Amino acid sequence: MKKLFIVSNRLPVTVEQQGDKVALRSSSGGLVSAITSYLEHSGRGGFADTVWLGVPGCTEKAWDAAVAQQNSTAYTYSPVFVHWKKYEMYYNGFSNSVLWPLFHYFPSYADYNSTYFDAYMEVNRQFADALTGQLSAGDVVWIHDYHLLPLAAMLRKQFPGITIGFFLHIPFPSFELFRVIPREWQKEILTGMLGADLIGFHTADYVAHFLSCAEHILDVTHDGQNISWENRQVRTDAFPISIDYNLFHTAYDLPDVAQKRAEFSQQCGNRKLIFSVDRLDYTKGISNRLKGYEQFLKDHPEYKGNVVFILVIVPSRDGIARYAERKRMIDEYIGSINSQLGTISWQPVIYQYAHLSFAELCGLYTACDVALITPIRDGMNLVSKEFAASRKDGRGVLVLSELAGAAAELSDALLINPNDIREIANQIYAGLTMEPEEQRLRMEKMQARIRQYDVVQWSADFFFRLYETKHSQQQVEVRMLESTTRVMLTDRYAAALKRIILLDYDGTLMPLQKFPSQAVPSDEIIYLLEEITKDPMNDVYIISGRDADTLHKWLGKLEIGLIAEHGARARKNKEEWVNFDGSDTVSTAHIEKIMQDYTQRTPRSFIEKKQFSLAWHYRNVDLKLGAIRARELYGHLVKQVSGLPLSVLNGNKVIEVKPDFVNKGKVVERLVSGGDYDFILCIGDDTTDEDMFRQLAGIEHAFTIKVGTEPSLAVYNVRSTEAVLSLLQDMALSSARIHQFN
Ligand code: GDG
Repeated sequence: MKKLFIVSNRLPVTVEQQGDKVALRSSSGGLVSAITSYLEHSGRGGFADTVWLGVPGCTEKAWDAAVAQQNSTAYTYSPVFVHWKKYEMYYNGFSNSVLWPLFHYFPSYADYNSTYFDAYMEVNRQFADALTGQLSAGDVVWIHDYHLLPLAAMLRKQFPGITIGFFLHIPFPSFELFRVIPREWQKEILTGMLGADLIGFHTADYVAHFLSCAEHILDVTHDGQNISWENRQVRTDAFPISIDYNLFHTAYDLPDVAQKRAEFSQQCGNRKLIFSVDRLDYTKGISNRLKGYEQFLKDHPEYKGNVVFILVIVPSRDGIARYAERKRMIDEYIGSINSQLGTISWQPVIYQYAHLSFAELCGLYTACDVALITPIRDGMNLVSKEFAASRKDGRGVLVLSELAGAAAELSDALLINPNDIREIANQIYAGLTMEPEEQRLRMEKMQARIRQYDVVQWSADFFFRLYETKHSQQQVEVRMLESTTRVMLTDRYAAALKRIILLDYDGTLMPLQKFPSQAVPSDEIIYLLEEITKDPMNDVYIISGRDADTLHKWLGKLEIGLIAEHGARARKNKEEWVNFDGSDTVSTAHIEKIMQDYTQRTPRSFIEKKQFSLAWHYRNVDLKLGAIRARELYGHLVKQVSGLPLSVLNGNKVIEVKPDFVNKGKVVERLVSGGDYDFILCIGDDTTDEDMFRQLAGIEHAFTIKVGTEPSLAVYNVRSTEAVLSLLQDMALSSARIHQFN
């Protein structure tokens, strides 16, 4: 039975030393509660076992001793022991001094040290080795976060069919930012993530950034969600992580929470209470938050002595100099606010640099008037969701940074820009003076969202999409024409008595060129086509979107059929060209005008004018601009041709308008029905070639091949035009052999 492997940097347990005894203590992070609740609600997810793999944060000896004393554990833990020096460079180094600042838009804080990167790759390999020893083919692996970006690809190499999900808990930055790191790192990160079947992010913006990076750096294509990568469709999607709603909502009535709430309220007296809690981190916007509070007190002196800000900072990453420095700055700033604005009987900021118990945390969530959450960048921010969920009383106001992922869902918070100090000050005031009824209405809306999509829903959603992705991958599986199938194909070719060979031209026989006029056939192509047409059992057709004149100029001397403009014009072995009935009755003059307009607005795009059709090419245009203009033009043209016998094709870097009564599928239908063929070979690379593949689908003696690794209706895929020529070469040789013996 299959197993589930959860992989995260740290195991969700710590080894605690009590005197000379050691024991395992489970941590209570958001991820653990997500996985635990999901497994509880889904009959263990159908898994025989759940193995959690990560670094234990202790020595092997301490781990063994602690495990030996434990009767049972929530998960099967699989510790990865990393040498501390290596771990330091992987964790404090690459993960937290390169990826963390960069992905949170602090590129100047990043330390582009190549030894960090080497250690990062090495530790990821160590994780991969630890996993491969335990994995079986049907298992499911769920990898978490930025510490393990290259891991999925490492696993995929060894287990090509395995199901892998990856989730990133921090933002994914825009291409302009991502490109600042060395190209090798960019590639390892992106290709590493693409080893997964499903890549999850918190928000749609992060998804878009990842897709744009993959498009620019790896030159892959996507449809806004799926990327074709190494014969697989990899899906990307947004899964805004959530919290255990019930845990926080019901906490309100827990006796120890109620007691803490009473204590904090009593401590504040009649004063209003503002609260915030975060790990110590420059991304959390703690300095700006304090500036905003200070500004608020200056703008509203009536609140001096009547408000208290409880600021809790949880120690984090103190091994990194920048964090220690940040702590010093915050300490000093709080000191200055308290000394300058405070009095003997009133301290404006009450500051704690330590972890809170759950009861204290919920006590503060439910006692405060305003929760002030101002990160400069935050992947999601769970504190904001926990605060909203905990307010069973319907009171309290959330002031939230619009640069936290949570802002996309919690639009009923008072949103602020964390760099706008005056706005923070104004919203503190708005929060403290908000009518109870408005507080209740806003809270209810936020609670409804969090309740609906809680952490169980989040994990269930992720697993559902992961299995769905795997299933659809299997349906449109890219089947590469391997050597064994290729032998079978050439055997069938040799055994056939009447064959038809249908070939697209650009991208199939000739690689795509910068300009269409440059795609003159090579000597090798001419030679192979000549050789194949020498065999009297073969009918060969080039079926292209090209105009008749070009095909005639390049291939007119050969004994082959030429089909131009997707079937609008045809010529059988050196006979006259014939137009498809009615092709010439359609005018495209108004289409040309529109295309000219787009050509002027889109540097390096150009129009290819054919007898009955027009193509607007954007293969040389800047990637982003090309995609935008193509979408725009496509939409524009679709409206223009409505009611006319024309259709708009969205091809490979080309938008084409052609008579709608011709397409390559119809051509193939006509050609194949005109002969008694017992071997049909059809090869193409573009979306317009899918019509041919569709036409031939299900015919036992038809072999359809797509050039490229994108999924297709064709039965097989080959990687490049070279593979096509090599296949034609085999056929030519086979023909030569047959006729030599006859
Ligand atoms: C990363 C991303 C993303 C904090 N202090 C105490 C305490 N906490 C708990 C909170 C909350 C969690 O820690 C903090 O989560 P956040 O989401 O706010 O922030 P990060 O730690 O930076 O988390 C973030 C998250 O991953 C999940 O994907 O949302 O964007 O940066 O649960 O309650 N808990 C207790 N005492 C504390 O003093 N008990």
